[in-house]
Amino acid sequence: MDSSAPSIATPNVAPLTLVSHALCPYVQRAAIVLAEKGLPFERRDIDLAAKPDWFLKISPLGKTPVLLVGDEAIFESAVICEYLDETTPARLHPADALQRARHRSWIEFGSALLNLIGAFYNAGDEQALNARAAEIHTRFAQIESALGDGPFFAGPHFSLVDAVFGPVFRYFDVLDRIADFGFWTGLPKLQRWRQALAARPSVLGAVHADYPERLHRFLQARGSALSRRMMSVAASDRA
Ligand SMILES: N[C@@H](CCC(=O)N[C@@H](CS)C(=O)NCC(=O)O)C(=O)O
Repeated sequence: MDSSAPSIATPNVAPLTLVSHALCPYVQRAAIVLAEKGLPFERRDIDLAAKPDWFLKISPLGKTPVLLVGDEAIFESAVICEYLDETTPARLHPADALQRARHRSWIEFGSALLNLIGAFYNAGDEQALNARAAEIHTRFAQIESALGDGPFFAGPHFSLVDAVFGPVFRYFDVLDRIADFGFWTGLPKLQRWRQALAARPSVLGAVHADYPERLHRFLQARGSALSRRMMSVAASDRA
């Protein structure tokens, strides 16, 4: 191997624009990696309920995030995060291929967990709501078994897995205020990881200041079992 080879792929010099939605957890992954790398970028929020034509032209699946690197549009959050990691020091993914594969596995797990959180807040009745809550706890327990001494997923160094789970845990800052669903019972490592991510500046800065209120309004408008719980919490707060 040429020992003069650069340790990173072609460094990025083009202007970066993150096409975003205010509540999207996949957008947050990219925003966190951009912040960890100290990369300046413009954030352009769109309304996913009324997708603009320019957005549909650059987003083949019609989803956020899209990262514009100059004129080139990159879609899919995992791809965006890996591109940013490959083109900017210091690397967030492990150098060892097997460890990198393990991290990618847990990133997939994080995406499956986001789907389950969606199933939880969209559940139509109390029975389904409680069943999804129990499934989330089971998934959390699986992560607990994969965690070491912390504070982050792989120890002292922040990784792409951390960029994925910061946005996952952020949901629970709002959900935990609605009711105690027992999500965190018996999971000390997971709770410690959640706290470390909540204090990380890149994670804190990945959403607008009014994110909790926006998420609250979004959840309330689902017409789901959780929305009804929220209405009864609000009614008893008023009483
Ligand atoms: N696999 C995609 C998922 C992105 C995604 O589901 N984005 C949602 C918002 S959080 C979206 O754009 N939904 C709009 C739609 O599906 O029409 C990724 O990792 O980037």
